[in-house]
Amino acid sequence: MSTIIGSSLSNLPWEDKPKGCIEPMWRYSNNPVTGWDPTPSTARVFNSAVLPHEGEFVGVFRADHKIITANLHFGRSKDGFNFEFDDNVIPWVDEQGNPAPSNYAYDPRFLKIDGTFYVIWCDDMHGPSIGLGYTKDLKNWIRLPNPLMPFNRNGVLFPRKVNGMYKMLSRPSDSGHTPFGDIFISDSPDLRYWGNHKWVMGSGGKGWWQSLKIGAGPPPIETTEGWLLFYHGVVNTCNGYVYSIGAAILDIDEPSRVLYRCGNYLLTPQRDYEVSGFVPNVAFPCQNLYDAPTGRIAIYYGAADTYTAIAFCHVDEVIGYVKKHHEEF
Ligand code: BMA
Repeated sequence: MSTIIGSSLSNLPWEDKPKGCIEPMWRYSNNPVTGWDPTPSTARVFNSAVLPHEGEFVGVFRADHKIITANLHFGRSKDGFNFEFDDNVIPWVDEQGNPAPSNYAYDPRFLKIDGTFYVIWCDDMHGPSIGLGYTKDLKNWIRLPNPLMPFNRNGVLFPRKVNGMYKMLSRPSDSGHTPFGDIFISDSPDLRYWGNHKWVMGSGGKGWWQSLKIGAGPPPIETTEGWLLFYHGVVNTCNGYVYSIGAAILDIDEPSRVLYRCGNYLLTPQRDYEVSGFVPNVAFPCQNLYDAPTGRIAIYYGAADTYTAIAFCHVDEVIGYVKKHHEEF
């Protein structure tokens, strides 16, 4: 039996681990996969999410426009590495079909549940909050009510119901660059009414990389060991915030329970495209794709609020590493 409980993706964007690499996560050698000014109206595409679709790939991308405001754009790729983006913002409508644009929108997560594509992002609801919408055909984009009150960010849906309930991770925040932040979980029977809020895990630990705040990354991956969650952790330095990628394993039936949490980061800004850009020193994961039979995982992350980059890992190696470096918080 494979460790990941999920489907196969034989055309997963992938590159084997380079010889001599001892880390559990390694970068795509042609990173970054997006550059400056990707479309006429946009300056940077990063913190974005890609899904397989009909043998190719589609995605919802955070693009900062040439007025330095973020919004969401649809994009396509044949191979998961090279993308084409719509220059227009995703045309959200409300459930009555009226235009329902966001003043700003960023950090989308994108997933398919029971045949419907869902997008969850940071939205403007009199300040940063969680936005949620869906599309069945990648043409008509329908917004649902904002799931939680402001201020909140890093909303992440689980890829299936757990005990009959949809589950969402989120990170309550303030209206600015939030110098705190823990991950919470909420339930909903219908993606409309959310409750049963529980604390999952907080910033802190022995290491400093996640001492200031943390936020869920891509949708958790179902495995035989629990939900594998990649997340970002932030340290405040005298030169500003530094965002790294970490991992934890949550109980499969009660995902508010953390089974293992890695005391080491898995990836921290090191390369030029991670340490230099619009906001230096940011590695911000928003999506993972996997091929369940082989356990290969590709992670899309934003680099320096400027580029989209890809990293790879193998589920068994990453779970082994998380367990080996498990830390009680
Ligand atoms: C966070 C979010 C992310 C961004 C990060 C670093 O608060 O706004 O979109 O990547 O800051 O600037």
